[in-house]
Amino acid sequence: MTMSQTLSEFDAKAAESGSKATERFKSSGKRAALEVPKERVSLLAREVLEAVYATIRTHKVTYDEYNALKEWLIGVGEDGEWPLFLDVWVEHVVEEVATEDRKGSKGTIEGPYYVPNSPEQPTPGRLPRREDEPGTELTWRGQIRGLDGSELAGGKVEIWHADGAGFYSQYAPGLPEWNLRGTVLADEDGNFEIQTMRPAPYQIPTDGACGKLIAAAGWHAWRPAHIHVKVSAPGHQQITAQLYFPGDAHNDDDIASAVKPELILDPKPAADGAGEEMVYDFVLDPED
Ligand code: MBD
Ligand code: FE
Repeated sequence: MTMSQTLSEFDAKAAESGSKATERFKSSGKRAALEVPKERVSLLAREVLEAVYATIRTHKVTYDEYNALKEWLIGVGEDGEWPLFLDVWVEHVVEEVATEDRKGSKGTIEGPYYVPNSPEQPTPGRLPRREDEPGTELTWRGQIRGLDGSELAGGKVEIWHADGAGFYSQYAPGLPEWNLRGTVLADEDGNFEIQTMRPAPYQIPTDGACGKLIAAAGWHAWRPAHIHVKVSAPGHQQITAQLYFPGDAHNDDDIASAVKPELILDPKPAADGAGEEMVYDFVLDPED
């Protein structure tokens, strides 16, 4: 990545977040899933290419435009932004197809900034935070149940989100390793309580290749404020979701198309203590 000296601290941190996601993906087990049968590769690659040919013919794409595309694709790789690009503009449809048979709670995309094996603590849990962590206190209470309403024992809530400035620990530099990340173990009735800080709306990195596409197309770079979770219990399918806040300007035009009405929270001023509190439960499908 080339960085000019005029970049703001935001750009510098955000740009590093995009490329860190590439390193993280390379060292994750997800690469092991690359055994796709030849027939399937041929079918999918051909259909994607046919869609590209159709676009070129319909819109009479020029050599200048073809070369602009070539240059941009080279940049996505050089900037380490393939995970960011795919998770922002493609993953939501993969998630839609992967979960279409689910009867329990809705989920949504994982995005590029998950880190497995965050430190565990029993409920009530408090996510690691800096002493002067900016923002509003948030207390989330919920329960993990099965489709029949049964309270599930052995449940786990993995949670990760941006800080009050929109940065994720382990991706943006300068944050403590597990800041605003953790795993809270629910009690034997599936109940959990998690204390954290309300995250800020998130702007995807604007100075790399993804940002160039956004600027060139006249789009915006925003996702609404969100809390990422993975909720699981023995014998049940894990749900990956994000929870959103009512009234956020970008709930209706999330650049990652990952908002669903079922995922919008209803926080209230905390009855006792500081900040806000909310209740949000999860219903898990059985393992198939
Ligand atoms: C994020 O924080 C995110 O959740 C997604 C989906 C894409 C980019 C940044
Ligand atoms: Fe996110």
